[in-house]
Amino acid sequence: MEPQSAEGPRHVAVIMDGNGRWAERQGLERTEGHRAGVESVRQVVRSANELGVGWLTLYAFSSENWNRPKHEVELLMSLPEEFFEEELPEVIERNVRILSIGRRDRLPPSVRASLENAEEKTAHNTGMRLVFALSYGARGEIVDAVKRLVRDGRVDADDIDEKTFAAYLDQPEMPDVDLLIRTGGEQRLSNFLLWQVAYAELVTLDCMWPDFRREHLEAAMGAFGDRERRFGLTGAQVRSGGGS
Ligand code: V0D
Repeated sequence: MEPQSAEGPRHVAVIMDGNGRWAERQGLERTEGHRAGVESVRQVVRSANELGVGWLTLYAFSSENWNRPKHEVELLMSLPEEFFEEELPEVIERNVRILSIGRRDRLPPSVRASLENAEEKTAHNTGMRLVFALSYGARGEIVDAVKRLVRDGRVDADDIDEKTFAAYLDQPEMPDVDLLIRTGGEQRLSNFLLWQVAYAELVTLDCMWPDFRREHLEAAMGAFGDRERRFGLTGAQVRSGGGS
């Protein structure tokens, strides 16, 4: 595995938007855009791994996407299985670990099974974490975290801080997002990772997801390295490496 560069983003998250519009523009069914989008997923996974990204989170299906036409939802739900049939051997070989966030209890049994199989087969991998957000909504994740925390029964309200709270989110080990990329031209968060993006750099691209390639990822990562991240500090504080 390539070493992670000092300034590169540790956690890159992507809202993969624009598949339907990409297809409609060429007179194709929206579902053809989703199929084409799977190739971009393959490419971004490979590229992110080679570029030394530690965590890659992909927003594939929101908790609101269930309202799409039935045939579109059915096609979308066939994609995880198709993806792993082709990609799991390479994912395993490249030491990538598959994880997921979202309401997996709402997924069809077949999707759940292929996801759980991939998680199991990669559970001991130590390289890039590849997280699929499926039937995911950030407010739902936060509400679920509160439920787990309360049910836990051991936590004194006065002891809850940001760190202890974050341990109840869907993936307790997930670091804050450094770089959030949205394709498809919209400039919205759409209920994706609200807690984790508090200090993220945002890069929105006019490029539709099926056209997204390594060059787009590299350009977005380059833009990340160039901008100074302040975490609420002044420029001088950032440069001196301190907060006070
Ligand atoms: C359509 C663009 C990979 C976004 C990419 C069920 C929308 C193609 C997966 C995938 C989708 C999900 C989980 C997993 C492995 C692969 C995927 C969906 C949609 C929604 F464990 N692409 N992809 N899942 N699209």
